[in-house]
Order: sequence, then C-alpha cells, then structure tokens
Amino acid sequence: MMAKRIPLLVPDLPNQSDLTNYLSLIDASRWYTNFGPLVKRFEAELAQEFALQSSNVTPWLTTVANGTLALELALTAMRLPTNATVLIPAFTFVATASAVVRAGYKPVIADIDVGSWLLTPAIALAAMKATRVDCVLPVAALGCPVPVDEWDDFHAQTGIPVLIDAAGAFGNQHIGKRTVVAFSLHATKALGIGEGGLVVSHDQSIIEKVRRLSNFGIDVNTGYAPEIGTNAKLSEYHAAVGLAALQRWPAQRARRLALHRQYVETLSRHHASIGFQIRPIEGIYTILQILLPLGVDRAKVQKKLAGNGIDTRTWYIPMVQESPAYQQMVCSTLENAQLLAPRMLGLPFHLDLIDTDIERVGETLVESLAQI
Ligand code: T4K
Repeated sequence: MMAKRIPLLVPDLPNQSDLTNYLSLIDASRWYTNFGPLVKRFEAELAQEFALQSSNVTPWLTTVANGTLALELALTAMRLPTNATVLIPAFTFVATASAVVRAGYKPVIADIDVGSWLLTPAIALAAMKATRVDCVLPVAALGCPVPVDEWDDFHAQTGIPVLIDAAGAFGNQHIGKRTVVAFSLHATKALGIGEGGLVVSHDQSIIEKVRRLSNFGIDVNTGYAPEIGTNAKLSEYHAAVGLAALQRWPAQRARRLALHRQYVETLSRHHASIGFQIRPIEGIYTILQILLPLGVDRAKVQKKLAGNGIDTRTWYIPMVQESPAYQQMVCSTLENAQLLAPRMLGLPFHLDLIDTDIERVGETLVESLAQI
C-alpha cells in the first residue's frame, strides 16, 4: 500500500469562522477598498508588531497588493538615478529581478555567501569594483533574515541605498535605521492573507510616496498626481484576512518556531552529511531547503522520496540568471551559487506535519542517500 502523501507546503490561513466578525464589519460599513477602515486597522496592528521587535520604535508602513509591487513601488519611491543599476543576488525568486526591471532600472546579479546563501555587504563591495551599483537589494532568502546592522553600516559607508526583499521573512526580518524593507503576505508566507504586501521603513517620506504610488500616484490632499503610479491597493477583504491572521499570529509563530527546531534536529540526527542554510534556528519559516552531500544525484533522491509519497521541489532554482530574460545581467562569477544550487532540495515543511511525518522524511532520505 502506498504511504500517506506528505505535501510540500500547506498554506495556513484563517478559516471561515475566524473571518466572520471582520466580514460583518465590511457588510456594515459598505467600504470595500481605497484605504478603508480595515486596511487602516490592519496597518496599525502591523506597526505595533514591528514596534515590539524594535524596542518600541514604531516604523512607518503601508500595505500594497502583493510583495512584487512592494518591491517595485519602494524602488520607485527611492528616487534612484535614471538607468540605475540595482544589485540583486543570484539566489532569489524571479520577482526580485522583475520588480527592478518594471521600476525602470537594470538588475545586476551577484553571488551569495556560501553559508547563509545571502548577498552580503562584502559581496556588494566586491561587485562595486567591477560594476556601477546605484542600489543594493539583498534578499532574505527562504526567510533567513538579512543582518540589518551590517546594511545600515554599508549605507553609512557608501551612501548607496538599500532595499531589503524580505518577502518570506515576516516575523524574522528587522527593519534597520536606514534600510527600506518589503514583505509579501502571499498565501505561502508565514502571515499569509492570499495576496498582499507591505513596505516598512523609518523614513516617513518613502512610505508616504509608496502609498501615493499605490493609489495611481494621486496626492489625496490636492487630487493631482505628481508622479505616475499604479493601482496596488489592498482590499478590505484582504485586510479582514490579515486582521484574523494577526489574532492567530502568536500561536502560529510558536508552532513554526518549534517545527523548525524539531525538523533540523531530526534530519541532523538521521544523517550528519545533510547540510543546512546557516539561519537562526529560532526563526519563523515556511520553506526548508537542505543541501545534499556533494556528488549526490538530486533527481534520484527526489524519485525515491516521491515513491514513498513525499513531495519535494527546488526553490529559486532555476536561478534568476538561468532564465532567458535575465541571462545578460550577471556582474561577476557566481561561484558559490553555482556550487550550491545543484545540491539544494526543498522538503515538506508546514504546520500539518506530525512527528511521524518528519521521521519518515528523515528515514527515507537516509535510505535514498545510502543507495545512491
Ligand atoms: N521576492 C521573493 C524573494 C519571493 O520569494 C517572492 C515570492 C516575491 C519577492 C514576490 O512576492 P509576491 O508578489 O508573491 O507576494 C510561490 C509564491 O507564489 C511566491 O509568493 C513566493 N515568493 C515563491 C517563492 O513561491 P510558486 O509559483 O513557486 O508557487 P506555487 O503555486 O508552486 O505554490 C508553492 C506551493 O504551495 C505548492 O506546493 C502548492 C502550495 N500552494 C500554493 C498556493 C498558492 C497551496 O497548497 N495552496 C495555495 O493556495 O511561487
């Protein structure tokens, strides 16, 4: 008999009963979008959440329709020079690069650190010797937070603005004094609301500009549009899901922290040669991508796991520069990214997993590695 299927990712959003009260508020107000009361309340509660993380200093923030638009509008608001080049890592979701192009700039692709799988200030400084860099866009890859203090120092030292793509790092990523941070609230993220995004910064003017850009560029005080914007507003329905999601957040957060710790411990116990991204063990993640031992055929491991009902896939692979649209945009050798990518394998990681599922993933991996 085929073993029970273990799916790769199961989103965890509020259910119908969690939403009822908020939907009643929409029915009563007859207000559905355009910065309505639930969007404002959701933003206020999110701001409190960030204040808790940063010693009670509340940053400015604005919601948008998704994480890709959060990046695109933040880049537009940062007023980079015409034809600016924006440094991004090779190891990221393609939306990082597409947001740069859609904002009117040129992405330049750099390598990642071999341990954290992140673009670091040291890599950015090295890239700047080979190419012009007007902005750096480090990515919190697979939810691993980007060290904001180091990027604040980078900005102070070089004057180059830094936008952090923290699409998958809500709950992990701090904001920093000088950085602008974009989050995704997509269904697959820790605080999922279906589709949604967020731009957060201590720079009030950037956030006000992103908000204006998300509303066609219109200044609500004058009715005129000083610049060309788009429609990237969050609806009241999405805000309702967001408010319900925030109610569940402390409990879901604790469950995700425990899941990550248990998973890493179980896999390490099963097979010492499995590698991990160096990221805080006390983190809130929705993706776990391991590093197979050198020389192992990933396709064979995937086949073996699939035969035991275990879903796998690779995240951010093919890498950005491997897509035809971005092939010309590499600025230096991508040695680490190219060494690591063929060994990466995404395993099931979600809150429906029970202890025996995690054990089964570990045992099947050990068997497949022994056979290959
Ligand atoms: N920057 C970075 C670094 C990002 O990772 C992302 C998005 C962005 C920017 C842009 O943010 P958004 O504009 O998306 O807000 C998924 C997500 O759609 C995407 O949000 C995410 N990163 C990316 C890493 O993954 P796909 O095309 O790989 O998703 P898909 O449809 O294959 O689903 C992934 C898994 O989740 C599957 O196993 C199926 C399961 N799933 C998915 C959905 C949507 C469900 O079970 N139910 C669902 O409703 O992009």
